[in-house]
Amino acid sequence: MKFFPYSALILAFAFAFAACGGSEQAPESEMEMEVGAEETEITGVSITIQPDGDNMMYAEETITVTAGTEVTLVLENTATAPVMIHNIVVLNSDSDEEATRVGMAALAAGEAMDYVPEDDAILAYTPMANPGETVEVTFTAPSEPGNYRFICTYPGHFATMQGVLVVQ
Ligand SMILES: [Cu+2]
Repeated sequence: MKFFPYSALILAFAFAFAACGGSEQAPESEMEMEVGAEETEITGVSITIQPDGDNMMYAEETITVTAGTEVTLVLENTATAPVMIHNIVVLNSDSDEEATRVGMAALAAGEAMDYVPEDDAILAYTPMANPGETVEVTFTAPSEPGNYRFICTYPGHFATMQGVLVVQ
């Protein structure tokens, strides 16, 4: 107990000294906190789409992605009927006119073209998938947020087999 007042005095001095030096060190520690932040790497996203059984429809009719990211669309053709051959053709708008034009042009393109016409409206497309097959396509999502139609261009399918890629 005899030493207590003396020790307290030393502590008080030490504290005052640390406080003085501390003001000079403060910026350094603040800088350390900023390093390492905002270093998130942009990675691609994979989305799997299936048909709705043996119907000429996709089971997933709305899919959402982030603008400008790498997107892999996987079409898992789980249909069992032999005529249920499908693909995914992504268009650069959500207009009925464009979907119809591309769908009709696919008929003219025929089997030799895998039922995919040459058309500027097409952003990306998978090959045709027979029942039981899985196909995919990787592309960069539009940088412009909005709705982008996707359709199946197998003959007779596009009228009902459609979906929307929502870009946010
Ligand atoms: Cu189809």
